[in-house]
Amino acid sequence: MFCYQCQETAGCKGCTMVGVCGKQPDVAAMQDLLVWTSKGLAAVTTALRQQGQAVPADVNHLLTLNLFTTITNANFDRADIEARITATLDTKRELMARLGDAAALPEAARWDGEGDWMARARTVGVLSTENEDIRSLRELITYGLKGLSAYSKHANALLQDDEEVDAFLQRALAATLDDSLTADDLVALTLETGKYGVQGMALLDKANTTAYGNPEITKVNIGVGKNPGILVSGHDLRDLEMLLEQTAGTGVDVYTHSEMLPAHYYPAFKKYPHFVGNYGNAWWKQKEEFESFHGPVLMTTNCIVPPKDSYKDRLYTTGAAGYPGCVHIPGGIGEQKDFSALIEHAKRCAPPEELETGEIVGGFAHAQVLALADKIVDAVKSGAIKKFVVMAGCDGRAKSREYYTEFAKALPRDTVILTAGCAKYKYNKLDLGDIGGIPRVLDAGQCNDSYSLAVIALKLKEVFGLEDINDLPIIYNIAWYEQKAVIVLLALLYLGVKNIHLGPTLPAFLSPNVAKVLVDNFGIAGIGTVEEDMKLFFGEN
Ligand code: FSO
Ligand code: SF4
Repeated sequence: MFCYQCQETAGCKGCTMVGVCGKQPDVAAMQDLLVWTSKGLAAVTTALRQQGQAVPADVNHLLTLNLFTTITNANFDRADIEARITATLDTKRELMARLGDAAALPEAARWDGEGDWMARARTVGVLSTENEDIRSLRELITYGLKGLSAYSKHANALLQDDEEVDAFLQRALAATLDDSLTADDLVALTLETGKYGVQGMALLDKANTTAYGNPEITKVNIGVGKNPGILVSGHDLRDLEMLLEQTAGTGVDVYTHSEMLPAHYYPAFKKYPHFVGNYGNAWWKQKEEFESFHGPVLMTTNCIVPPKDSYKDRLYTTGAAGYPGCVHIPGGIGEQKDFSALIEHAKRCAPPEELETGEIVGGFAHAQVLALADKIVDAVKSGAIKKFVVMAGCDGRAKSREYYTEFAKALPRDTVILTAGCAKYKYNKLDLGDIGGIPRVLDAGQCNDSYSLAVIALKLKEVFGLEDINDLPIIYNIAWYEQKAVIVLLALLYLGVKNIHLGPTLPAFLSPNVAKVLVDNFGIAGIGTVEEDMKLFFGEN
């Protein structure tokens, strides 16, 4: 196996024996084959569109779910991945018949499942592209598209589609098979991926706010109640909604974990009295926290840590997520899922063990921040707020990520942190205070709500009458882990944001030349020590 798609890749180079995430070599091989087969199908759909033929929405959905399935720690179930390959081949066969002459299509499009899959998988993985710069750009684009697929899938679940995003996604996927494209072509395609990243996140923002209202300032309980509970993790708000409806009046409470925390900020979810609070921290703490929760856990997406036997029978998956031996709750777009197995299971469980008490505050997505705009602009004009620091992104296991806690603590008191994604757990329980009533940590929501941070930045640029988004008093110090952070990064680059600091380490999939392009054109940099970075950002004082 060879996988280097996430920040935790072995030795900052690549996982070759087994994934640091727990992915086994046979699963890695089938994921490589699923990505390749999906690229083949994307070449077919792109050719169909070029002929003026329409591509059915369910084919778009199949492709986004395929890519989502291969995101870091989403799906460890080989049988599930193989079934997706089979479904992709079936769809491809049908569409090929509509296309006519297939001779000009790449091999990935013409492959019909023949031969030994494991042997085939070995020839189509990351290392099958020999030139390291082309490989780096192809993977950068592919990972961005995986992130975009995840966000599209969540929007699709709320019955929102954007054919332009799907058509681009498939054209770009197919382009990663095209040997005639130069490094310059692929750099241009990378930026275009960022453009559609913005469009995809805007789609999801519209889907979420149309369905559930605009996030608003909310205090979220981090303690526990006395009833047994179900813990919901991942990002899919539609799954949460269905679960909340089905648990109402059953005596079973519902809690969020990790990236599901921001669900509490939406008005529509406040009407459920049994939606008690958020339990625990970021995804990587799940081994301890799922254990002490005592009740069933629903993983609606990544990030799954291979479960301990002590709670494996309580771990359920749905959507793109999967784990061998754990029950998967089926249901496609627009379908009602049946969570009764979890509800009955919860009734047999003890209530969650209390980890902490108190509240955390969030809900600062674009509408809420813009409602406070006057106050914020005044604080900037008076000098009460000197700088905003975007610390969005992901949390992870690496000890080096303690940097972000220390960085948040060391920030001057006239700075405000803008955050989104699970990175916030590194500092959202510190008491960082407020500036004239504006909390010093403004949490917009999930990682896709980084879109809100971009909307806020663009609004501030307008209010202050600036020409360039980079003239705002905003520092970008982003933590990344998996491929959704890649699409967020590409989206920010597309919006013209420069000098983004990315940590705790730069992606292993950036070759030295590709890294140089990002450094030279966008001022991308890594992180130093907290002391060094304080000096860098704020000078000697
Ligand atoms: Fe975190 Fe995991 Fe949201 Fe990611 S829970 S790491 S970038 O899935 O998607 O921030
Ligand atoms: Fe390794 Fe990350 Fe790939 Fe898992 S997803 S195999 S940890 S690089």
